[in-house]
Amino acid sequence: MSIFISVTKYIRIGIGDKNDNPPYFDQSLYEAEVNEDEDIQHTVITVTAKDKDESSRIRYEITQGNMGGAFAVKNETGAIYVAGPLDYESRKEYKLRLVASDNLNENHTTVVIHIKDVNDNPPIFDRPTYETQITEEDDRNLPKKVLQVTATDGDRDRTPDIVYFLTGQGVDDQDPANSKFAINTTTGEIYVLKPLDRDLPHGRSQWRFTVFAEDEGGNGLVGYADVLVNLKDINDNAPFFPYAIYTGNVTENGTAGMTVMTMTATDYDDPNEGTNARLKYSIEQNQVNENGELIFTIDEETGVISTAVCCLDRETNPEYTIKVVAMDGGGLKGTNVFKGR
Ligand SMILES: [Ca+2]
Ligand SMILES: [Ca+2]
Ligand SMILES: [Ca+2]
Ligand SMILES: [Ca+2]
Repeated sequence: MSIFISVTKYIRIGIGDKNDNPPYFDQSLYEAEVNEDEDIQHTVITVTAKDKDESSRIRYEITQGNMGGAFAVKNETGAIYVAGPLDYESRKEYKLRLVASDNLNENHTTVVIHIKDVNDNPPIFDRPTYETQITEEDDRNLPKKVLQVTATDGDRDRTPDIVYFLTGQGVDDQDPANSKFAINTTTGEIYVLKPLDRDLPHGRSQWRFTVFAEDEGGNGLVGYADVLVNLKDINDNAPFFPYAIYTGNVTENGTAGMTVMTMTATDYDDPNEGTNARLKYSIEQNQVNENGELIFTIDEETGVISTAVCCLDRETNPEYTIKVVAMDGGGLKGTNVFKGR
């Protein structure tokens, strides 16, 4: 009886000590999936090998297919986890070779990890800034298309379903009737809704706003671009003299060519647009002396008024009133009066 027991013990210990069985996997292929935006360290699948030798310590290693170090395995447990950035758009699948070894012997299996697409790319516009020019005060064919924006989505296997919208100058979300611009939410066509004034004192030469594109039908990610609409000037402002009346002193018995006053007019149109704000000065109603000569002259370019004759006599004429005209290149005029004493 005692002999039988000792034999049994001997056999059991002898098998345990001898590491003569390799580890093995139940399956030659394991499959798992993981979202492309999953966090680093997230465990995707745990694949364990078996070993008939009870005391064998199995260690796991990925030996092939791990492009860019996207995954890693916990050596002791076989837990495969995310170790680097994943991107469905660049690689949809990894085929890992997983090796289990017990120091002496090893075996391997294949672990295929499918990368699942998520909406991780916002729509991107063709360009960061769209710019166009329209003519100010144009009231024909409104609403009128001024430009079209286009955004594309990097999530190639998803239906982008992009929705466009605007914010910024000239776009009133609360009261669309007050808006000057609008966008077709599906085509990206931007329209001007009203005639726009370029000029001072209340106009604006450039309208700047932002266009957005949101994917997933307006419940996804958002991309944006700037939109600039420049207004081309038309000559719709006449020159004007900023002061109500101009007065100055005329020296008695002075020589001809003495400066009396400078009258400068303002034109709110664009000085760089043709001659819309290029002014020429003239005297519309002059005075004559006793010899029938015009008394005053004005420099066409500068508006400087000077005497054209000499020897004015205060006793003969104590006050002179002349009417000065400023005219822009389009023929619009402003007039004012100069009184000289
Ligand atoms: Ca997307
Ligand atoms: Ca994606
Ligand atoms: Ca003008
Ligand atoms: Ca103008």
